Amino acid sequence: MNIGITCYPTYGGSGVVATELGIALAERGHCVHFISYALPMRLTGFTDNVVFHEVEMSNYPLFDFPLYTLALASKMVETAKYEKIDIFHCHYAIPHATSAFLAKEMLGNSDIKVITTLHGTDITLVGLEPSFLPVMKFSIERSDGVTAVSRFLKEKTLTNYGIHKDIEVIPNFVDTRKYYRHPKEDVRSHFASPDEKIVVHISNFRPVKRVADVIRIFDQVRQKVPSKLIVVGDGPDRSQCEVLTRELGIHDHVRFLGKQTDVIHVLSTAHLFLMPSQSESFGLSALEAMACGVPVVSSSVGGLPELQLHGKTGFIAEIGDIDRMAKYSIDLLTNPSKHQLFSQAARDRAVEFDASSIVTQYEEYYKKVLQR
Ligand code: GMT
Repeated sequence: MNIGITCYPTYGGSGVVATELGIALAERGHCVHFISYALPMRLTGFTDNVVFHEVEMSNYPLFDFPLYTLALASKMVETAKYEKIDIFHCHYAIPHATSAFLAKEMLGNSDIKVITTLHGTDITLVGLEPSFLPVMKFSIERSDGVTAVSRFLKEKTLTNYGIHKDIEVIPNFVDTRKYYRHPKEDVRSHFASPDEKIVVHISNFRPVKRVADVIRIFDQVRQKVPSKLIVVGDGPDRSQCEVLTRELGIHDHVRFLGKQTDVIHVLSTAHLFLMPSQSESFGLSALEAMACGVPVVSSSVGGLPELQLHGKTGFIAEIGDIDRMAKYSIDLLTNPSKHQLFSQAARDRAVEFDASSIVTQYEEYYKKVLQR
């Protein structure tokens, strides 16, 4: 198949899923064309069967706001014509599904199919804004196929938008051949002394991630367990979180690494992963941590309970219940045999979401939609 994939090229989970899916499909012999405004972050090096098409934006002074939706639609048309695209697969509905709809209309009576994968905030946050809601509903309804990364997100889409449409749940995935625990002593010793535990959080520091809760949980953990916190990523709440570590007097025990392209070595040193999010349709970074044998303490929101098994792969608490999350964390970090069991269970659970089977689910879905 010739597949055009559109995603945000930045550090979000939807871009990661889109890129890893594209690479895996290319390895299976499909021709994959990434169409976006910049090279996706995880698309590094040369990959056979993968081509990147950059959406060019003009800067006419009349346009106070960049017209990306239109420029993307034009690039989709161009790519479809020259590369004989069978499917446009859009990751994150806004505005990609709308551009794909426009492109398909412009292509006239072509057999091209549009598949939209819903990832989370496109449905639970941004899409609900009155200025986007009607166009979101329309673009989802007019997609030839729609997938959601969790049952939670499927239900939210159907109820929040009043959509009557088949939505296929295809969960996020991880390549467990790449993501497994292989700690490097120099990385570990760089962050912590041999007697210290390592707690990790990875996110885009948006308010929805509640990174301040991570800092406060760690503050309680640190009082009972010699430990260090490593925080990966960047975004709007980062500086106030750095300030918080100073106010709490724990800044020497917290390392903010900023954006990182490869998190496997950091995760391989971790004893615990924290995800106290306000909303999380799936929690891809928790899955990547679990693949590296790291138990997760998280909130009970969205699709997280579909991934993480309370009392087995980690623990789940109510949003904002910092005390409980700290208690669970201390319990795991001070009980080596329990930690060992949880670590193995986390890895086993992650293997259930291995790329090999989930990529096949996407391939099968493509075939089904192409027959419509
Ligand atoms: O978490 C984010 O804010 C980024 C966002 C994205 O679209 O890039 O992540 C969403 O998609 C991920 C991949 O499917 C999911 O694992 C995340 O749970 C989801 N984030 C939220 O729902 C907040």
